[in-house]
Amino acid sequence: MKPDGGPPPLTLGTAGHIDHGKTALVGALTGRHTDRLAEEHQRGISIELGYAPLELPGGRRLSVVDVPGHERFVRTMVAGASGIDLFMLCVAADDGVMPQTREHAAVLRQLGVEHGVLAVTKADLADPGRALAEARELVPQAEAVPVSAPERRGLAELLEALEGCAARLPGRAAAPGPARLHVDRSFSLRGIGTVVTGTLWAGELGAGDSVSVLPRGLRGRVRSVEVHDRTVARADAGQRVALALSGVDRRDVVRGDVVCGEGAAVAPTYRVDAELSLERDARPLRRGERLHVHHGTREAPARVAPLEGERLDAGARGLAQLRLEAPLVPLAGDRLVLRRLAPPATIGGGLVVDPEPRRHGGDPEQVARLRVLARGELPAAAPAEPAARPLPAAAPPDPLALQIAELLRADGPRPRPDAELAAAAGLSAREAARALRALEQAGAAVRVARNLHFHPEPLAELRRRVVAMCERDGEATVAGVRDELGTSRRYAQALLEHLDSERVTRRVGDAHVLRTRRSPTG
Ligand SMILES: Nc1nc2c(ncn2[C@@H]2O[C@H](COP(=O)(O)OP(=O)(O)OP(=O)(O)O)[C@@H](O)[C@H]2O)c(=O)[nH]1
Ligand SMILES: [Mg+2]
Repeated sequence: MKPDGGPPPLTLGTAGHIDHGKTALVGALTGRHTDRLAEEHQRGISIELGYAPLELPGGRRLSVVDVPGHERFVRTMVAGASGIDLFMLCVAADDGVMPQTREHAAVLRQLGVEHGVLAVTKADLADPGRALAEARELVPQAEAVPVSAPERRGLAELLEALEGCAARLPGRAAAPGPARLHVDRSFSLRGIGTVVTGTLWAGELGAGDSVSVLPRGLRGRVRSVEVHDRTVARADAGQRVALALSGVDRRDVVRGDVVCGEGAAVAPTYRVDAELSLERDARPLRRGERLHVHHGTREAPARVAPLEGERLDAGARGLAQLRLEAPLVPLAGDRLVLRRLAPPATIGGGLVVDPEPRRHGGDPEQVARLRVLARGELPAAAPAEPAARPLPAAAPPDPLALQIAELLRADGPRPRPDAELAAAAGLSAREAARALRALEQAGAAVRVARNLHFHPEPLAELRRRVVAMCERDGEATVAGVRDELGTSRRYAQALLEHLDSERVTRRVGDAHVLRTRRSPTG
């Protein structure tokens, strides 16, 4: 319940295959056409997330997120669904259950969105019986209502079903702790500046609050807060909000970023220990397999290291460490969605058990520790713990240095040059240089070239990959490293020169070879 005693704020998300009438139905229910882009109108499909407020007959208001059904936009659907409390799964009477009907249902299941309503759309075109029976198997607990958007048939029954479902949900208003908002849109408004929108997952935010934008660690301040197009003093957990931010450039905040209030315990991470669960029809997940991990409105490629055996079978659960190629910003207890890259498919999901583990394997103590954490038996796993998580263990507590460390860590394998670091942290060149020296001494930054520093973790990963290249090919060249790591020539060159100076490699003509070359058979 909200402090004023009203019902908790809830967000309804659409789901379903392309062309199955999601946007038309949202339009018929809310009076708002949520496809805004010219390309959406030309192609007659949704591409981006759409938003509208929905007034229920009893006067309660829901926020609606309308998602695209096209198979190429499932990642957008996952971002939209990550903030919802209940679903409206749309299945066309004349088409029945199709691939993205199943895939969206799997995403909802993995996100833990269990409640919602099944709308059998286009009931004016075909008998809804078959589609209804097929879809029931996917969401057996959902009330089903046949509807026709153009004929406005079934809308009253649908609203009643939604109202009944909403009445049974607790919402996120009970989520205490520091504020965090997963950004799903960012834009700039004339006279207002940078605006971000998203669902407030926890805590509350109001005008004047200091915030940080992760993973880059930018600092800003909330200028104003809007809920349903109206300015409010403060917004609560569970509300869809628009925040006007000062001190943050529009180009520096994008979908996937996390806006956190003071004292938030979240931090960007390149490793996550999670309890994974694979969908029943998924291929087994093997050690080292590369996949996409979705969290909040963000996603990152990762390799999976199962901790209980060599693989995870279809329909099974198991602990694994996800080694991420780009940072995520999760807390223990958050949900993840796992997608295979080629061919793309949602194969499962997970529950974050340790959002910042060290690199480890499946030794029995680790597994036992994670099992305890997964059951929520240790206070360390409580997501509402307001204490800030420590940054690199040896880093000095100087807040300016910590801010730089955070930026470096967030930039991963392509850190911005020192001058840009200084600008982003609001420091002079001299202050930034001092902070960087302190971080180097504490082992929280590594100088790789003149005016270029790396966070030690992504640097270690790059080093590992270059060493692997040398072991495979006998040598590494600037062009080869650039192509293999998908980086620029400048970074590739800086990295190789750094490895030469570290005596990992040595230069031979245009190539670099390992100093202690292991024999290919050993
Ligand atoms: N006859 C009939 N046509 C419908 C109905 N609902 C939607 N349509 C039509 O079906 C087409 C697709 O509808 P949309 O609402 O755009 O479908 P969608 O599920 O939002 O599609 P994507 O967002 O691209 O996944 C449009 O031409 C609609 O006018 C319905 O109940 N009856
Ligand atoms: Mg649509």
